[in-house]
Amino acid sequence: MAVKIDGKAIAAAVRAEVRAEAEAMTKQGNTPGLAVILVGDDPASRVYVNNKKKACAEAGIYSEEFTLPAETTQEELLALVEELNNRKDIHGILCQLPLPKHLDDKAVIAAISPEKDVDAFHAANVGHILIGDYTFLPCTPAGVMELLHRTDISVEGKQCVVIGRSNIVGKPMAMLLLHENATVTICHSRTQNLKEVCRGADVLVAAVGRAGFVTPDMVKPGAVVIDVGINRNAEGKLCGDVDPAVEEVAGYITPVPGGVGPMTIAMLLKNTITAAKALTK
Ligand code: L34
Repeated sequence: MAVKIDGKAIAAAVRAEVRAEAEAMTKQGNTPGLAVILVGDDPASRVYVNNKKKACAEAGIYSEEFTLPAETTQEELLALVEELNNRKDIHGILCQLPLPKHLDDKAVIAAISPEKDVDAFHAANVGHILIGDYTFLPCTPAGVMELLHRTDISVEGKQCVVIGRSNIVGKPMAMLLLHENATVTICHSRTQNLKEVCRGADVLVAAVGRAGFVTPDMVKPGAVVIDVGINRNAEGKLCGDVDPAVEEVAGYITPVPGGVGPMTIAMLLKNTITAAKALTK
């Protein structure tokens, strides 16, 4: 049976460290501030944004939510981003994705000041990450690395397979593993012999967005399996990309909920501290 990597507990440890830093900054009159923009009424986004606000409050980070109706225009959204770029008390800006279909997420990301881009989605920050010279890392991949570090799992020289090639998770995830000297393979919907490739992985990261996609026959016995999926099944229950039966084969596994999700939020808080430090220097 696989060892469960307790993302909730590890996230709590990270948040406690963040809180100490936020308190020290507040004493100096520099309370870190995060703006969270939520457009429309996607129920999953609502839950994640609420979790982020709660985590900020507990960590002593000032947070302000901007809830905009689904009919918001691109111009209105960009005007808000511009206003937040100019606010001295706001050090991080996050626009929760996905946006309603009529809005252009690329343009919104490009409008966020790279210094306040605590998601690290802006092309300037992505470029910094690629060359290994960065201030922020995107929260979900950074959270996965933190889970590995705090579980004493080294990826150096290991075969790491990432399933999924999104700009938000798959691509930066592969890069962070590479920075730590892993041998990295990125798989996607066109990959041939997916099962065999996955079975070669010492560390398998699933970021597909399909419940139960990774089955036991795709996993090398003893492998580390990281489940980035956050899917809802027919009953509305949260489930990952990894079939629960994989527990019988893997050496380590992250649960959903309570694995990568809480780490995403913990790393957002960390990035907000980093942004605030850089901007108030
Ligand atoms: N801009 N958009 C932007 N930045 C992000 O970093 C995100 N992401 C993803 C979606 N859109 C984004 C998130 O915040 C995914 N994500 C996220 C955040 C938190 C949780 C899951 C995904 C989370 O709190 N997960 C809990 C369970 C929550 C529930 O009950 O539904 C968990 O234990 O996994």
